[in-house]
Amino acid sequence: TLKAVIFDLDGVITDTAEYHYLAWKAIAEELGIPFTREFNENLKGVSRMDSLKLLLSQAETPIAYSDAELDQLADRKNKLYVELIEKITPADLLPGVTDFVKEIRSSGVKTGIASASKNAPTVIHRLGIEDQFDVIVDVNTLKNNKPDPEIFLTAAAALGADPADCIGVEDAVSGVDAIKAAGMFAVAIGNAAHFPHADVVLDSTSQLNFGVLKAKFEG
Ligand code: B16
Ligand code: MG
Repeated sequence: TLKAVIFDLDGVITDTAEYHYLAWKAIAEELGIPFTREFNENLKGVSRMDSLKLLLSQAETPIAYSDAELDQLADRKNKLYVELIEKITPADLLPGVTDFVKEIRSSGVKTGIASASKNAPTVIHRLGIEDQFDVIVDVNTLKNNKPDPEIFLTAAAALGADPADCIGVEDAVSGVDAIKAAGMFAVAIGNAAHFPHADVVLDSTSQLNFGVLKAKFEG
């Protein structure tokens, strides 16, 4: 039986995935590295440093950066991102999310956030939704990044739920892989062609319907 629904943040609760994209694009342009929306799909859900390394691997003539230079580039990207998220308000919640979370909670099912972002607490605060989630995993306490299941397993444990009794909701390929590796039911938001491993794929958050998903979960 369904005990918990665990959400990714960026690209699921709010469209910060677009802000990550814009910040990385600015860094790529500075470095003269080609950067497309298609390639950006690989960065979704991936940690800041791993994203930077993936981006640098796209250079036509790869350069060996020192650790200090890598840290500087990652910091610059984060500064751009932090500027963009300063403008977030509750109006930036994606369509359907508020009602979906309310429906979940009113049926006695728990809710959690499993975001790979160190900026997640700021974003959640600016959206004004802290009290709608029973747990928000602190990414700083984790050893492994998505697609490792650790973040989803940590959320489930904090909610006292068996992974098999959880639904995970993600917009990233690495995130869906993490949900499946955790042994959970995976709902992907986005283009179905990107998510062959998801149990359900929806074009957008406006299609999130608790009754429909619960029925599919129960099979
Ligand atoms: P930060 P999510 C992920 O958040 C983003 O999808 C990914 O693009 C980003 O690089 C990662 O967080 C780290 O974010 O640089 O803010 O620590 O989708 O797991 O909510
Ligand atoms: Mg995401």
